[in-house]
Amino acid sequence: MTTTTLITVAPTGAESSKTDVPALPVTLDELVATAKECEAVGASVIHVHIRDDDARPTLDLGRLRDTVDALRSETGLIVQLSSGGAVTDPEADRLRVLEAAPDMASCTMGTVNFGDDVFLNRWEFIVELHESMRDRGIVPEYEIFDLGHLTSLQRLLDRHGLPFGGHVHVDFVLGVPGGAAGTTETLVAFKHALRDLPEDTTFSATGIGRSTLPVLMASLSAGGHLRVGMEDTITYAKGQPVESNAQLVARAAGFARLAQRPPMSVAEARALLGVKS
Ligand code: KMH
Ligand code: ZN
Repeated sequence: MTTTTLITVAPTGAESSKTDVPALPVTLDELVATAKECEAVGASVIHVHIRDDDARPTLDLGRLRDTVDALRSETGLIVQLSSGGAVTDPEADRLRVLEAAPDMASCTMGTVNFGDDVFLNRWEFIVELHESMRDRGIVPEYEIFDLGHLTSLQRLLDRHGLPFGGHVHVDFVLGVPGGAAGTTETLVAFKHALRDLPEDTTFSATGIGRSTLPVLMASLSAGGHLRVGMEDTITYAKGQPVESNAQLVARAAGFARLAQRPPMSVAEARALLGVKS
């Protein structure tokens, strides 16, 4: 079992509004400040969604490039751009995200009901993302919202080969209304299904909303890594809104230390994931 824990922070997402969640980082300055705080308390990867001047989700390429540049110059974090965007984003815009040349990008392994919406991820689109990332030297994080997404990943790797860097890293996103439940049982079942993927495949997990703590503890005890952040959780405890992303990262780092798997350094994370230095 790995002796350290990779902590990814997902600070913003595309779903919460700044009006409802004033602590959400939506400007570049807010994002960079958040990133620095989270790095200081144990994060090594940042999963990024950006907003426009009205704090609405955007995939504007110029803004994405500025964001990657700013995070690279102000922090040591591995920069992972979301290629998932918002449920309303067209495929072409989601593919264009890769032109901002992040270290990593997300690649969701199938379509899933997403609350009242549908998060559409056609097979051909997944293949295009996977291949374009490899051509550009970008390491994918395969997002798994349901068990069949792991079967699709196995099919993807069989037919189209390993990603850039040769290492496979997946992220279980549990507790989305429409996807797999955010429970220990789901996590164990998903981990079991990794047996059909390359032997050194690593996984992180995040639980949406109130499933954040059960999923966090299950992942740690099963040898997995962690993703936390206000993309996934805006309530710290019952009746207590999250104050900052760093508060969530610090809590995750505390659990990781208690489990005797302290947060991984960024250098260790780069080596594990096969990200270019
Ligand atoms: N915002 C969701 C529709 C990803 O970043 O790749 C998609 C999502 C996954 O958050
Ligand atoms: Zn995301």
